[in-house]
Amino acid sequence: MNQNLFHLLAEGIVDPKATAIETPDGHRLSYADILAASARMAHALVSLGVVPGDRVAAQVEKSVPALMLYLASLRAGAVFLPLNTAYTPAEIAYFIGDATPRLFVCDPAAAPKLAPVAQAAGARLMTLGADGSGTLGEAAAAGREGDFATVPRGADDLAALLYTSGTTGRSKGAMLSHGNLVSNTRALQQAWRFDQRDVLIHALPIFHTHGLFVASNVTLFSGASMIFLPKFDPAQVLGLMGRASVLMGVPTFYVRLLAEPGLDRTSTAGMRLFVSGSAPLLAETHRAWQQRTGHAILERYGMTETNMNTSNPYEGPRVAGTVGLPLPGVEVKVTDPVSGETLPQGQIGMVEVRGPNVFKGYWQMPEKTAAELRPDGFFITGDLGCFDDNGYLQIVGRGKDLVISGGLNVYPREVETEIDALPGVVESAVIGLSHPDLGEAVTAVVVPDPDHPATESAILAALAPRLARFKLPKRVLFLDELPRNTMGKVQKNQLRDRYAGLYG
Ligand code: MLC
Ligand code: AMP
Repeated sequence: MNQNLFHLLAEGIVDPKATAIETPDGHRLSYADILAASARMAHALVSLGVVPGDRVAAQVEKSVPALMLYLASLRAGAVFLPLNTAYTPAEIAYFIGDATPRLFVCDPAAAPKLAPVAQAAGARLMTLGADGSGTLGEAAAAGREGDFATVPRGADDLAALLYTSGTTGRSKGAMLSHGNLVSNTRALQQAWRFDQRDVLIHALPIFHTHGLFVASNVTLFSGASMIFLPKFDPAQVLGLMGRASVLMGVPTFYVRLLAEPGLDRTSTAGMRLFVSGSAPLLAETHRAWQQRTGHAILERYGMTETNMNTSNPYEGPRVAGTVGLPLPGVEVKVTDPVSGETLPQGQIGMVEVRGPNVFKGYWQMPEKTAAELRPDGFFITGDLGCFDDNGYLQIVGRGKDLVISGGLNVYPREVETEIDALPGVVESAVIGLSHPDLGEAVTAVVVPDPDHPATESAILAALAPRLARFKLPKRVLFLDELPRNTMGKVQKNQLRDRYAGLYG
């Protein structure tokens, strides 16, 4: 049987005339329109030489054509590789050099600076604008009409490659199969009671798991519709709540919505579900939201490698500060980080996950795959957690040296490497500090060269062309030396304590 995600999605369409996507400018696409538009795009991909198993990489603005490119890649049996629009050409060069896609699709305006990057990776450069313009948009519009026979795929065949940064060294491409994505979509549909009456406010980017898979796949598999916004704007999202039923967001969405005076029981009365994930939701935000709106935010926990693992219940208590219970079909255990033995309930340890949601390994990195994915199928998440008396999982910290800023991951090592290479810097330590809006803010602590000390503005200016903006430190602080333990390891805890109140 064809296990291609798109095939299963198409097979489940009950009402082809029903709205699947609407945009703020009043544009509306039915499910039949999606079948036709993705077919045209899939024909264009095939005419450009894409064959099953080829990677199709895209750094494009969030738009309906961009979503069609994702669906068309699935239909053509290709492996979709979405890239954050904030990545610089230097960052893109690594991803497409590693993934060697057949096509690299970028925004028409970015083509001049990305053409050499595509050429170096041996990828054909195509362009796609948010309005469907560009060489790929034109090829789709001018090419074959009519249906496209979605390429048969098995459950283990790859559907997508999503890069996650590594604690040390290079970013790793997480290989996600059709079976991974379909099983998780179905688990979430069931857990969150999605059906064709739902209207999702889609304000997340579509280059990560949350916006691309959780939000888009769940909506389309349910025959529901989504209001597809180019980015998150709290006033606009609040204004749409009157005709929507679900919002999915990172904690920063909820913090910013709470700052809107119009957020109250009346403005949220038509909504049935608010989902939060990708970073810890403060219990304080959960409580403030419930007080203002009467709704308990449903917090869930996932990651790129595993899709979604646990969720607070739809019916039953949604407990602030917890990420709920394992999703149907997903096994979660808490283990001793050293021995790997399962720990008794209540003890803090490493969260490990197994199930049809867990990825196939890291692209061309068998050693890294073997280090994180056990032979029995459990994935070592790098998150520290424990189960409470009711079986709810709490994430209490991260074993991995990771900062999550506004729901986006930043690996300190990557930023430190760039800073350490700058003139006037002896060494640096990058930490995450508590931030009222972003959850955590990337912060650099730098030991300056006493003879020619670097300044904060010079460091930030030098980093800007090298790193995506969300990775840039919000502040650069200076110290004569970094605190170290007897082994010589930098004591980041001490730095975090010392600067704890920096952002209020
Ligand atoms: C933007 N900026 C950020 C930032 N986003 N800085 C730090 N952290 C971020 N997340 C920068 C901008 O480049 C700009 O820099 C400045 O901050 C102000 O921008 P802004 O207008 O406040 O940003 P905005 O566009 O509003 O974006 C904030 C945001 C966005 C929180 C809405 O980052 C967002 O949509 N985040 C969601 C990320 C996401 O989808 N994560 C899911 C990963 S999947 P300057 O210098 O130009 O002023 C995953 C698995 C799972 O984790 O479980 O879901
Ligand atoms: P990513 O690598 O971008 O997929 O990020 C996944 C990481 O985000 C996880 O390993 C967790 O550390 C974190 N995360 C996701 N959801 C939650 C949550 N609800 N609470 C705490 N951390 C979360």
